[in-house]
Amino acid sequence: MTAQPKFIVVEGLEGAGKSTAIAHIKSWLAARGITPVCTREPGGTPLAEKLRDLVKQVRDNEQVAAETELLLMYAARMQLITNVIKPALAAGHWVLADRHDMSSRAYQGGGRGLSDDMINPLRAMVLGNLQPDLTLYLDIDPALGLQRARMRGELDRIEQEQLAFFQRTRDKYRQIASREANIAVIDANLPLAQVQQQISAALDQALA
Ligand code: Z5A
Repeated sequence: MTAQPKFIVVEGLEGAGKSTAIAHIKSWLAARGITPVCTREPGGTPLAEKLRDLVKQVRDNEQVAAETELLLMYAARMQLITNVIKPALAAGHWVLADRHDMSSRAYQGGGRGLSDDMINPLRAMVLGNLQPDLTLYLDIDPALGLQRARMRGELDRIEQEQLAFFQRTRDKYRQIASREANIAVIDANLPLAQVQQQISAALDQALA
């Protein structure tokens, strides 16, 4: 296993199994003597967690503009990158992220329909030259993902969107995954054991 610390990201629609996948990846890393710094987005610093609450809260009397949602996501990401991700990598720690930049491109770009011309300048400012070494994109039929996620109970503001919103989000995820490097597509519609097998294979191929 290389000594160079890696930045691994897990992406996908709600209910795709990201939390479950992260537990599996942690075990894979632990078997190789690595304990990663774990993050979630939006969130992961005191201010970013407050932004997370704001963005997820259901608002009865105020429409949240798609652009506002986008800016809140990147504000939270800036805090996390500056205060957690970059210092961790610089100190030689691996970073394992529950969502990152691909979420904004898929949800705000695909789901909300915001253009690349609007999103790309924010990406340039916030990410600089930071890029994941590996993104595991858990691809799931939105209806199945929502069914799994909704078994948990109350829905936040974004989870209350219609199926078509999640379909657009998935389409954008798949488009990005088909065009860009270092993204492994995992079929998350399958039973857990098969999903975990695909994840281990992707980790073996990219990192071992
Ligand atoms: N968001 C955004 O719009 N833009 C951005 O830039 C960012 C985020 C960063 C964050 O929500 C919200 O913010 C999210 C996108 C938006 N909104 N929506 N809607 P979050 O962090 O609170 O939640 P989430 O990221 O959507 O995760 P989740 O709902 O907790 O899902 P998950 O972690 O992917 O799934 P899970 O908890 O691992 O699994 C769900 C259930 O399915 C659970 O009972 C598992 O035991 C079960 N499961 C998992 N895998 C399987 C398989 N293979 N078979 C059967 N059952 C399974």
